[in-house]
Amino acid sequence: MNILSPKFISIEGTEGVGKTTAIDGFCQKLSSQGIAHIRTREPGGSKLAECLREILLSNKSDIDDDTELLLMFAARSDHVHKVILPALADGKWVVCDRFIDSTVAYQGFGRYGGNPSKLAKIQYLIDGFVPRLPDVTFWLDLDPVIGIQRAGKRSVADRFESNDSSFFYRTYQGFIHQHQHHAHRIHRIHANQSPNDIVSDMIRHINQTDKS
Ligand code: T5A
Repeated sequence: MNILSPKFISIEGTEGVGKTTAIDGFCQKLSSQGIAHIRTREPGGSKLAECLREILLSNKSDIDDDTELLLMFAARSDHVHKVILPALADGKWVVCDRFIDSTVAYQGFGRYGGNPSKLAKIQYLIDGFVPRLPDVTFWLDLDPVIGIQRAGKRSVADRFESNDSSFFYRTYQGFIHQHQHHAHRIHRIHANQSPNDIVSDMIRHINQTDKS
């Protein structure tokens, strides 16, 4: 991996696909190669955005769909300006658990059912308020029901995990949509393989991108 060019990398997918596990392994590889990096997540990653995350994920919160969308972007704006851009300017790689593709998938498809005028509004927010897109996005592709089962083994369901399976199938369609429209940025990885194989796939892809 080219240590001299700091990269902004996001990891995406439906619930429980193994993002955290893959990021653990990937960041270990970066550390072993002496690549300075930060690991962060959305919603969250900065002080304000972590407060918004708590509200967004809490089952006690009563939030309508438009407000949810705008809170995601408020959290993102703070995170990008306070954490992501400074780290990249400092020569560090940024590894981010979820970013804009989650918004298109969860809000655009999960909540709004892929309504074209709503998708256009989300794109307007991305164009207007997200000054830097990831260089590479890894989409961990897994049947959403398997992911929910994996995630469900661990904890109490949060406000997103409490949705029914039709919500997650719509969300999954959102990731397919993003992959089709941004194939140059989004690399699809089969998430039904071992965590080690997933990390190897990520590194192979970055090395290939560096050569091209
Ligand atoms: N959201 C987020 C939006 O709606 N809009 C947005 O714009 C953004 C940014 C955030 C929530 O916010 C929503 C989406 C989310 O609902 P989160 O914590 O980031 O929540 O998302 P989750 O997907 O819920 O995170 P999880 O921690 O539950 O899942 P991960 O990180 O994908 O999975 P992980 O690594 O914790 O693994 C889950 C289980 O599977 C096992 C692990 O050991 C673990 O038990 N596992 C594997 N098993 C078999 N094979 C593998 N390869 C495995 N990898 C992991």
